[in-house]
Amino acid sequence: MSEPLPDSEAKLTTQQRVVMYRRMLLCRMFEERVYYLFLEGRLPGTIHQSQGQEASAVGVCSVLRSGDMITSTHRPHSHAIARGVPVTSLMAELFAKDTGCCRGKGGSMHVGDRDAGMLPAIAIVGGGIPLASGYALAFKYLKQPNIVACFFGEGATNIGAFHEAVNMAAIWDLPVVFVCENNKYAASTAVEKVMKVKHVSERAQAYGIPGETVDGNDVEITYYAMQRAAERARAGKGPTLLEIETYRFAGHSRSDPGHYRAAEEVASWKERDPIARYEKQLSTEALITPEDMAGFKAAIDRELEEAIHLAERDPSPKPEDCLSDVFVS
Ligand SMILES: Cc1ncc(C[n+]2csc(CCOP(=O)(O)OP(=O)(O)O)c2C)c(N)n1
Repeated sequence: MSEPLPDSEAKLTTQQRVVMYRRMLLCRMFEERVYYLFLEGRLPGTIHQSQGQEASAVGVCSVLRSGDMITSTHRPHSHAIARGVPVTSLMAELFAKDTGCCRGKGGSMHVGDRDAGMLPAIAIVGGGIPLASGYALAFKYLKQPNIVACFFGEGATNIGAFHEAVNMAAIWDLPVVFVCENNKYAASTAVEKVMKVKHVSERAQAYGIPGETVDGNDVEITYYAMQRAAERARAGKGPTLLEIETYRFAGHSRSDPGHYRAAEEVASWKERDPIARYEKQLSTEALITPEDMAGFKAAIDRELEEAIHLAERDPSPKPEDCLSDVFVS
């Protein structure tokens, strides 16, 4: 899907809304294909999937402009797709191929593409947050009009690096939006067991910056919240802590059946599926028809099929290149 991401505007246009819907669909269908590729033993490594969290990735990234940067986590596939990393290079990276966005040396947890505006993801929980503040400092120092969107989970907000990096961004008014995807569990640990405050956004008060909690299963609510935060950052007013309430439908990783979550809880979140909700909203407003939806799905199916076909045939990195493009100490 090569259509450009919509630019940030005061009000979303019909075209932007349809683009956001298709982008969420691409995220979901990518994850579903990857899930089966792993089950079939066709992909190496492990995966942390993001089904259910697409409105966060797409709502946030749709506000970003060319030159802006995102940082991501061990759960990065939807962030990458939403930011516009080509699906072919993403798929090839998961297959550990030389044509992958990190030349096959990163794999699922480290996908990224600086040209597309995504630093390679960092799997160390909280590890991307200082990096985001550092990148935002570079933007400010170089007087570039860009911002950083820094994705992380609620579990990462209990890590020391979060507090140091948010504080530093706050005192220097750095152009960064801290995007916490609160999906209620850090692996098997429920958030209320490890956090006394009700909302992650309350933690913003400690650093004197705005904090906001939004329904992260509504892509437009997420988009407009990000737009407010991004405008603040671009205007030199500093960071915002945006808490996006959402839920992952899959287990934490490939090996996690998620038995620590009540079936009723999972079912109630599935009723708030961000894609089904948006589909309903756009259909009710007569902006998309069932035929459009079927057409979008068929096109994405073909795109994914082609990406898998290419990735399977692509070459692996050469043994003699194993030390190139990596830091060796
Ligand atoms: C510093 C560190 N500790 C532990 C881990 C193992 N680990 C990987 S993901 C994860 C849970 C992270 O939860 P959260 O930040 O809420 O993100 P989510 O998985 O919910 O997207 C843990 C403990 C790690 N990768 N890094």
